[in-house]
Amino acid sequence: MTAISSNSAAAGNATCNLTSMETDALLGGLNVSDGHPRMALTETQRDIVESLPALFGEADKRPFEEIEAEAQRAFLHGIGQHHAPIGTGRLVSCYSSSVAMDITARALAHRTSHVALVHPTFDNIPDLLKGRGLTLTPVTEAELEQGEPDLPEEVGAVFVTTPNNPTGWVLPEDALRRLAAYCARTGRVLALDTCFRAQDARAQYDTYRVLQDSGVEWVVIEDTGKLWPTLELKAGFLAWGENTDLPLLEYFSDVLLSVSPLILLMIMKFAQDASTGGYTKLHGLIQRNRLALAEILGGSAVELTDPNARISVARITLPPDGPDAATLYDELVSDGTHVLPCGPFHWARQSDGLLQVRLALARPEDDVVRAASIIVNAVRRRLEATNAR
Ligand code: EGV
Repeated sequence: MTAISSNSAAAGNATCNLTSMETDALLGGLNVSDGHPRMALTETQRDIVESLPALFGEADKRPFEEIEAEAQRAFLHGIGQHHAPIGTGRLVSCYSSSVAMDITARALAHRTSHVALVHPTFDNIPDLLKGRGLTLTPVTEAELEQGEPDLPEEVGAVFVTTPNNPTGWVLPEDALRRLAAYCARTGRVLALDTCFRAQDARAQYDTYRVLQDSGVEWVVIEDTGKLWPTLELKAGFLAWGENTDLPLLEYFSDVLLSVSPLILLMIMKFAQDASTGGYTKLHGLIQRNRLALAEILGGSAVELTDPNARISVARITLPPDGPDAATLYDELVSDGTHVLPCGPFHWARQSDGLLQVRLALARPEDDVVRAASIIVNAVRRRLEATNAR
């Protein structure tokens, strides 16, 4: 296997973000690095791909607004979001959810200088917020779940990733209700990144109804990019409330006129397929891969960190007397296997992720099994070498 990398000594290099490691993993070798789906298409998904030339003709003929609303309805209603603001002018489609995130960051910076952000989370979220000049305060999942986080006065918005990446933690409905009431009462904007929610039924209560009922100023970012192996053909959706006083539509229009109606039609077809058996298959694959990973770790010194998670990535915890995550990452990369060290997810305190590594599960089962075995063997070799001394 060829080992290609420009990213050695990951944790020691401050300019090395998670996405740059994911980019290295695209060059070759065994890739359980990024959270994008890379398993095979199902039969019915392949039928949709084969219908793309016909969809092109349809996208060319029909009004954009109609296609967009249909795609948003198929996707969002399929994951329980019946009160999403479809057709109101407060739900726009973006090339990716990170584009929606950057628009949100810019709009939040128009309003406040400080944002409270869940800790840990994927590092491009703090990076995009900081990139728009915002100062961040870390908040733990437990504090958010309790509903009334103790925040400095200057914090003008709370940003939560739910389900969270990489932990799989989900903000429960009653906790969202408390948190929304708290933000409404204290005049703070509540922003939710729900990019992984289609993978976890526990995150599919109607978020929009809770937010609307609370009176809070809110923003929600949705994503179709974590579900289906569509070669980065996807969209992010950016929604906000009737009384949300942020220049979101203005900043959206600075970035784009619209996404492609062809991609929206394709998303509509994938969402329909998902609702009629596709999600069952997807959740089954992720569950089987998580179980296969747990089975290979069983009896070793490495443990599944979040056995209850349902999202398409899994953390594993390394033993304290073996290699740390950055060392293991480097060793695996030099052998052509790509995972992610979890330090950078802990954006305010990297050392919290020192002994955790993340594996992608939206993969063929064989990829997960091979990566898990390679990790178990690498850790065992190190432990044996240490004990022999
Ligand atoms: C994951 C990468 C960026 C992101 C990967 C991801 N995108 N940086 N804009 O999609 O968990 O691997 O979310």
